Amino acid sequence: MTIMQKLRRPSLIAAALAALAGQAAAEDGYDLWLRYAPEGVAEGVSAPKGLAFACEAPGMLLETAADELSRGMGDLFGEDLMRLDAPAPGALLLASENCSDRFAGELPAEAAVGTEGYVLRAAEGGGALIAARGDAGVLYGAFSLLRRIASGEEMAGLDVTERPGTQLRVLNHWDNLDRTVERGYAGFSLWDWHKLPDYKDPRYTDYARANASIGINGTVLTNVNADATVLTAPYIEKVAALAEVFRPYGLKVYLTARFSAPVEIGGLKTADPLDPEVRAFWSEKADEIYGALPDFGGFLVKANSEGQPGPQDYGRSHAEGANMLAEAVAPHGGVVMWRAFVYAAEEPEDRVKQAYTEFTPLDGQFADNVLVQVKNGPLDFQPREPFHPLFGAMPETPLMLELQITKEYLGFATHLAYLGPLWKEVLAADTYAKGEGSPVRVVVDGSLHDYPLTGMAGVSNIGTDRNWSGSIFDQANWYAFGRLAWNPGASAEAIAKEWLALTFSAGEEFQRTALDMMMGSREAVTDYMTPLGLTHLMATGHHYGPGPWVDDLGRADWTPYYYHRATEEAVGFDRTGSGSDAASQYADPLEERFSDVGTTPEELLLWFHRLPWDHEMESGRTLWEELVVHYDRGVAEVEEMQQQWASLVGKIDEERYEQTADFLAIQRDEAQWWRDASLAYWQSVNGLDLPAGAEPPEHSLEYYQALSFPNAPGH
Ligand code: GCV
Repeated sequence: MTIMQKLRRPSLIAAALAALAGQAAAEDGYDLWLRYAPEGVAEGVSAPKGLAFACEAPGMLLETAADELSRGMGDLFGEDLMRLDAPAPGALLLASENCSDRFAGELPAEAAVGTEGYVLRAAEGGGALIAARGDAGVLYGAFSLLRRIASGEEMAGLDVTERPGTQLRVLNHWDNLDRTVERGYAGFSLWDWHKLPDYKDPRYTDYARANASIGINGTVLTNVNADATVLTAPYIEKVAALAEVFRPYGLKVYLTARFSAPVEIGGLKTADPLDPEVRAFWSEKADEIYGALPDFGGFLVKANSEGQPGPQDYGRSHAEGANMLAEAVAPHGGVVMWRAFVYAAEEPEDRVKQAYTEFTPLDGQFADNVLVQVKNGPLDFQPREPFHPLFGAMPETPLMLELQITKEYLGFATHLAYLGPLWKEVLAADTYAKGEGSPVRVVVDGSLHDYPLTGMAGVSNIGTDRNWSGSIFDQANWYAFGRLAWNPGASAEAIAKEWLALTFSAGEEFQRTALDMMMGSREAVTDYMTPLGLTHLMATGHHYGPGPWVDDLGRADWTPYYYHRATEEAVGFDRTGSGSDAASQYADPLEERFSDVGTTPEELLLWFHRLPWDHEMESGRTLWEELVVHYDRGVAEVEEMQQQWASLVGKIDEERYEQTADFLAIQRDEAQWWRDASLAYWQSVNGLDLPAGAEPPEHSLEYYQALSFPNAPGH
């Protein structure tokens, strides 16, 4: 398309006029991947000639699909999409089970698409069919068609059948009712509780659209460190108002349930899950919520973890606690997502072993509408951990994978770290639950154990920042979460490419360079923060910056020292049979592999082993030398990202270019800080010189230890 042709499009003319008037829409990231820029469209792809439904009375989700298609096609082609009474050559036809009285033959087989999948097929004269069994499928199909066109796919021969790999694709907001966000680096909570239900910020609609466009179908509005107030009548009304905005986008609302709510807001003396009055409280509470929002999704619960109340306070098990809530929501079709992120207050054993120890005896005891939600690794969303051993050990309990989109441990919003490769590493990890070929992915999608319920949860990185996620590249992590929850088999690289094409619509050189930056970015963070299986070395509380020297907190397993145990002789945590034996929680041959220094992957070496500083590595270097190489490499990788980004100047808008360049400069300085502070500390313990050629830390250890950030965000 020539510039003149592009300028003939009304939307572009409007943009050009606005620019002349000095009001050019800023590229501030608000539009996310939904920019629908005409320059992304492949040569020869043209606007559909209208849109028709396969029925006379389309439902709410179909209307949303049609509106989105009109909006998207309008932006892409600068032409209004006419609503037609009947299919026509070159037009789009939307059909679902509820909307097929005129063209029932267009519906796909249920086995192929399930209730939320869709078929996209090229039709006569350049048109397309978007068909599904459920209305939600048509909405996802509409977004899929727009995504394909906007990212430059050819439309001729379009023939796609998709169904989601998991049923519950849910964001977890760790948002408090005062609008602070635990581990949030993108401003405050979007939910303006004070003005709800009367004022519904238009941004709620944009939030729902963005989620629906990547297949997310649920949102837990509140922090897992829960406040029972959200379960009181005035808040239920506010929650219902949000649900009303989200409903046309197929986005269900869930809440976190504070286990002690019967005492705090119910006037009871106990929250014992076996107490009849407590059970009655929850069942009445569920009735009240469903009275206000009939499509309420259910509860997410953090219990007996980090000071949260739970069934164990009354001598009951996690299953007894979960089942009580499950019983309350079951009559309404709700579910309970019960978190396995637990570790006991009295620190009985290696913290990373505790969830497995507590939950495996309960396998098979949970009610049918309970999923146990398990973090990707056994510790806490670190830059690298082995996969959580529960994924190989709960054949009778639907396990939901919990990922952290917000980068609590990977540099907050200013470090560029694309998390797709981290999440794929977990999904691809073989659990050997049923022998070789049992990766986490097939546990989570339910196919390995025939789970009746499946899901993936992502701890949100969304806030009031204009760009939603704190940085432009952090939007990619929200995007990747949705796309992987839809298709856990998708490649991290393909998702990144798609996101780049939609977000920037820049030329090939830009896409190639930015993709390279994204794909190496997580490993860079791992290198400068926690190389070779070291873990949890972040500063106390806010987790901003390094704090490997910290060894005296309220409990030992909150200190970095607990995880690295460095002395003059050795470093690392022995999790083999001679140590905590956490390796035995993995099925064979993993137990054997992780128990042997020679077969443990080097990137997990110090997670499983405690080794002398002069241990010989695969490279022939000593462990100490290798650590230094990793720290240096991490810093160099960020410098390379800076150079790569600098080579792209002028290839995208100034606003997003500049912010990213500034953030990369912050990341570079902080990578250096991590490297220098860590090396200064290790040297103070092992007394070793730096290998020849390695730069000494810029400051003394005392300097790094004295740094203090009482106002670091997210805490
Ligand atoms: C919401 C980590 C985080 C906490 C978080 C907790 C959890 O410990 O630092 O902020 O609490 O995980 O997942 O429950």
